[in-house]
Amino acid sequence: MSFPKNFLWGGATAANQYEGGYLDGNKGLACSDTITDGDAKTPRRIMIELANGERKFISRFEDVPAGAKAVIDENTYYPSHVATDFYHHYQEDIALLAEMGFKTFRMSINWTRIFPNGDDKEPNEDGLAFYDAVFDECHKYGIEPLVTIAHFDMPLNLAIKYEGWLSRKTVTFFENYCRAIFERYRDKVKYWLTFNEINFLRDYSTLGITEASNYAKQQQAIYHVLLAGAKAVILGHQINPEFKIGLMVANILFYPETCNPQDSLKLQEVERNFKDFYYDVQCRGFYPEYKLAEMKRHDFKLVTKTEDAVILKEGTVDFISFSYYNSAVVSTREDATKTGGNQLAAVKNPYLEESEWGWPIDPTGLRLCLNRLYDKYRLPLMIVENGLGALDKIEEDGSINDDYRIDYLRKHIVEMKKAVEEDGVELLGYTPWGCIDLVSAGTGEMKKRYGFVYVNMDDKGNGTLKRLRKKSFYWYQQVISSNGENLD
Ligand code: P53
Repeated sequence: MSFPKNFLWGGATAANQYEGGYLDGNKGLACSDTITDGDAKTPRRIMIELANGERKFISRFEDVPAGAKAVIDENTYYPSHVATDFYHHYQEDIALLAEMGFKTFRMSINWTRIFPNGDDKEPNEDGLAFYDAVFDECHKYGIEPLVTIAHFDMPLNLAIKYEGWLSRKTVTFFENYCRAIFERYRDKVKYWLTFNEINFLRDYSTLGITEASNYAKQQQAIYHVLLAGAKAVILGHQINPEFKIGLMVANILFYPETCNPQDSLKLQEVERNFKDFYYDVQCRGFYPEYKLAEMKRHDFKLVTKTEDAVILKEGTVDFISFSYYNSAVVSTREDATKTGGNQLAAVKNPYLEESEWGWPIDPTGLRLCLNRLYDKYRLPLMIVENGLGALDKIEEDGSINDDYRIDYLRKHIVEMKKAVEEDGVELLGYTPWGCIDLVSAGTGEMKKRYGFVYVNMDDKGNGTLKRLRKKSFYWYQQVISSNGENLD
């Protein structure tokens, strides 16, 4: 056994980090257009305008006070506005992907290209035409588009007018958006992902809500997101029964620090809160008991409609997709040393090396994830993000020798192969993150690069945007042409 013949090798991107052209073609503003740059130490910020008109910057994850809204500050640099300009480079970029032999290309549609204000009556033709051109370009090379419907995407107007996902109206606006793209791209797109890293939606920029750390608001908003996802699945299958619609979760793998049962109990709690809940609802179609009990403990009752239970039940996904970058260690010790990693503070794992940005590197963890998910849900899987964010250096001859990236990806592919060949997991595809360099979501930097293709652009938006093939470009080309057999 080896990878199936039709295995979807490719790479992944997201509109707000890659596309740019933030006002072109009548695009409206998204919350992501109001997030500044930052770096490993300085959080990305947003400028908010309070009800009394006063303006100030706050950290992106800080609560926006009730009655306030995000605004654009004319004197500030916003990485999403140009990003690495896929909007004006899509032909060149897709040709590069084709040269690597891509079978699939994961990208997201910018919601505000299609509905500039989110609540518009009619979709914006310029936006629809842009993605027509992109998909046609993909099909020219036999590349199957894999489309994320909402990748950390919230129209700013919906956040201001309705508090985003807190309002049930946003479910309807999202449904209108889905209908517009499902109908338009009915014969151009087969694979869809509803919400990118649905378990990371938690702030103003992703949920559109103020006071985002408020439990009741957060839970109600997430409920609407899950309901909208289920509606999208149902609608998609009505429009084209051939559509394959999947969920997407940030699948950090957790270990307990010791065999102390308390650590395992903590681990279970973290697993449930951070991941299981999202898989359970979208794969099984109802809220699990542990979640109902948690809401009860908070004395919180969801506002629902009677038809919702059927929608959740009928709107379960066709496949599971997830991002996997690293694992993390859960501990109950008060004095445990914390490591940066991602947004979850966790304990350092003494058995693993870390990336320059402090993310532990754990290829075996990927095999564990694949097995657990397949055992539990028995749905086809897709790894739609994986990769190493690293500093790249251009040599005098123009070459970029990113052996560290090749090493990271090779080790993960080896484990993925074992999961398929030795464990029998049904894996549909693999799309490493940021196949062409793009802006980091976490830090807003350019220098944290993931790509096989280098883009000339710096952290402040200076650069020629010229594309260069890295060493990993040629390596991945050979991985794909050998269908994962030649990893040297
Ligand atoms: P960056 C945190 C932890 C794990 C995945 O991340 C994450 C994040 C958010 O920062 O997000 C996903 O760019 C996400 C992508 C993102 C990618 O991981 O911070 O789906 O949008 O770019 C890598 O290095």
